[in-house]
Amino acid sequence: MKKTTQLKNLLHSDRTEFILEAHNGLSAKIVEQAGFKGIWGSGLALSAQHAVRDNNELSWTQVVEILEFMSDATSIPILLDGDTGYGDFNNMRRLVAKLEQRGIGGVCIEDKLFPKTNSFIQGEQQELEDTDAFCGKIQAGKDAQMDDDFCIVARIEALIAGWGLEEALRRGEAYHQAGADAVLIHSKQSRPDEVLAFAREWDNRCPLVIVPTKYYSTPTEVFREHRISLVIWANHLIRAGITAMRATAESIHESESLVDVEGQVATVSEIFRLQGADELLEAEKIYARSARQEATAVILAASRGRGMDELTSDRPKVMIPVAGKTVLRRLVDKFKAQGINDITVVGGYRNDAIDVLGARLVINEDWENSDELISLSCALESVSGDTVLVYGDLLFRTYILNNLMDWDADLLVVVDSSPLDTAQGNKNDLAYCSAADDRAMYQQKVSLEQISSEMDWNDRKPAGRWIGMLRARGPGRTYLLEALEQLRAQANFSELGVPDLVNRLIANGHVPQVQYISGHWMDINNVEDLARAGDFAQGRNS
Ligand code: SPV
Ligand code: MG
Repeated sequence: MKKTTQLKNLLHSDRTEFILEAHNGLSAKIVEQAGFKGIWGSGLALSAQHAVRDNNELSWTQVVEILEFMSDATSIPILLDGDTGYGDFNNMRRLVAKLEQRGIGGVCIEDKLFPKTNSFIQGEQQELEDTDAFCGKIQAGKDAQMDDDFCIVARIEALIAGWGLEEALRRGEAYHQAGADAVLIHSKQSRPDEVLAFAREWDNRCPLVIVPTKYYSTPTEVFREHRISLVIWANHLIRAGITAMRATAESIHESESLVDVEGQVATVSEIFRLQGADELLEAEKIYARSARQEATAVILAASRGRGMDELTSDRPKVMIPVAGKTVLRRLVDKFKAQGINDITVVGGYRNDAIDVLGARLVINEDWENSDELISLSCALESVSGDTVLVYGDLLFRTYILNNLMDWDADLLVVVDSSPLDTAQGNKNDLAYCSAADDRAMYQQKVSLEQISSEMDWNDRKPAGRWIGMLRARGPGRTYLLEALEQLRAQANFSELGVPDLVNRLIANGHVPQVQYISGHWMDINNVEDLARAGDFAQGRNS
């Protein structure tokens, strides 16, 4: 049912109905979940939650913005405390239009002058709006509404301002005649007498609304007997919030601990429940089919690092600090920044010294007598979904991983096409590809044909160097596991490395695509590399 119709039904119900104050989406939801059939959008509470005064310090557009959150969060109607309508009849027309657009059930306006003051602050000194002008405002609002069921409640402040019952009744009748759907009679007395006297005289000419903040001890039965249509509990959630927040803040401050308050405050899961977190998780299953979400990473970090004996006497190569941060931490951080949180590190040599905060450690116990594929086998369970496999001594610029994850291919390798520096005898991981890097082409489709340490494999020239980074997605993961199983059957399995696996994939017809880069990475093979790595990590040398 439309919220406007729900509110209209509440006003015309043959029982006394009740609505409770809320001041934001969360409190509105709490009101609904407590069982209320409507919400009072209290001007006092809306402004108080922002620590501003109930003097129209909150602009009306700010009020409407908050109401939108409240309305989105709930399925029961909101009756907005619209103060004076934020101006004259014309402002009222625009307000009604905007409230209807935001799904608000109705608005209550009071016969005071803009900017108003809360009725409980020097009420008797407050000036009332001229009756005719206020009737014009009601009429303008009614004429502006598009939805027949949108309700306008006219609030009479004559008792608050000390004008007495007769004036209150005179105004009530005028507002009723002007088209108000209900009238609200307000009082600041601690006894309900003047409100009840009004109710008796009013005799249900149209629905009557009250706000028993000051005469709160009146038994609810009395309101029923006086045929009050709607009772507004006007400010009790903001007040409850103040008490609870103050007690919690003081306790935490005094005890410098959370122990005393933990059992007193809502759990974080309760916050998630109120926010509807479960719905999002369900929706993600349907709509967020990005493979990136389930990506995993495997970091091969079992080796000690040849030629770095001094530095690796008590830790593996990945734990050597580079510009204040270990190589492994840099890798883990890079993956996490990419949203890849399922990270497995395969350790071996001095695995006790590996800090795997944020990652999982699996151990290749036979690291001394085995090579990379045995290490990779230790992490098989982690090869799921979209898997990125990297060497643990790799430093690279962030965009490389970013592009790797974006590219659509079952198998993908990163190849550096910058001129090869083989002078120092480093012929490892040369990549032979179906085409050379054509930098003019974005995401050109190139396939890998072989990784080799020969400079002239098949009488060809290498197109670059594989940097030690591989991604398997979807069926690519199955191909990878298949190839690994085939190689496991070979007698020399313990001597094989990842290039052997890649070459087997190619031989099986599962050719990886090539993502070319030009520089922007390095691996650490010796002490000189380590010196360069500091500069690289600090961006001084790409
Ligand atoms: C409000 O809740 O903002 C009201 C009711 O207008 S009262 O504060 O009692 O005036
Ligand atoms: Mg108010």
